[in-house]
Amino acid sequence: MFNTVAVAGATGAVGRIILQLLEQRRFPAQKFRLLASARSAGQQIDFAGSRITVEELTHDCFHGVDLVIASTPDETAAEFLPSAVRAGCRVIDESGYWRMHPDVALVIPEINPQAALSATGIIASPNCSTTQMVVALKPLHDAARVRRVVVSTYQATSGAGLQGTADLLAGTRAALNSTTYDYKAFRYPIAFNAIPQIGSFKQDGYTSEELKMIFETRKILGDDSIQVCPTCIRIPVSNCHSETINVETERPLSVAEARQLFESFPDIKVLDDPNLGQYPMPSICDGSDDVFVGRIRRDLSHPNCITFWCVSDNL
Ligand code: 2RA
Repeated sequence: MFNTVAVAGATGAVGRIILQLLEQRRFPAQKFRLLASARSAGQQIDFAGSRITVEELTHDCFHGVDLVIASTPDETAAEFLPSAVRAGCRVIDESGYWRMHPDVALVIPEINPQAALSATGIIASPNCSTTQMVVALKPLHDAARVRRVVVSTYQATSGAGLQGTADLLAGTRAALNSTTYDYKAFRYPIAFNAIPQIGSFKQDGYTSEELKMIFETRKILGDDSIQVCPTCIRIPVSNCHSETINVETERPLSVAEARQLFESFPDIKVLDDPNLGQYPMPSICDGSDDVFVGRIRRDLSHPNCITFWCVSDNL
């Protein structure tokens, strides 16, 4: 039982889901504090039968807190989370800022929980598009060693926060009404469109989102030899990221073996009966904690590759 748990970024898209899950799972803590930027401080949020006033996130706000769960922009995490560590808090961070830091544990509980147990500072949670892919890769990697992955993502607007979802709805309405809408979260209209840029462009023509898929995958699986070729696309779906994943393994895997490996792994659900038109889609995966896999098939162009479709609730 924790004495005090603080949720930083409590008013954001992921912060709201964190609160829902803490409430649903009756997370064992005596007291919850909700922290956010000065702009959101003073808001009142109903949580577990009481009304809590949101406090401003400051360097001095962590006194007496045992656990901080943070989902803030990167620059906020960079600035404030070291103060939480110094104040003696355990810190779980959803932002991208600390993930690749050598002293930070990058953890998916189903895959490397031991890294969290031995962490002395921040425990980081991976990027959402990486998380679902790595959960799907883990059983294949354990059985046949993953050498190379080619992945294309179809990412929901909720990945860009509450403003992303607001943009999708308002932009779609505007397009249907032939009026204009000034997008805030996206560089181009997302309504009736697909945008091949998530994050900013970095080295070799890859975006920051794509580089996360390369480097975070290696850190979580503890294998720097895994090659990943990602392309990340924003599509006009409100929630749940989808991915086509092509995996080359050291030992060839049959489709039957891959299916069995997926089915035996905690938190993967196989939905794969093409004859019945059964496969994962955002509309049926929304709100679930599971990673859904379907369309599992041989890559006809390569004996060591299988290919599949993967959908998960990114929030
Ligand atoms: C996105 N994966 O979908 C990012 C959020 N971390 O934009």
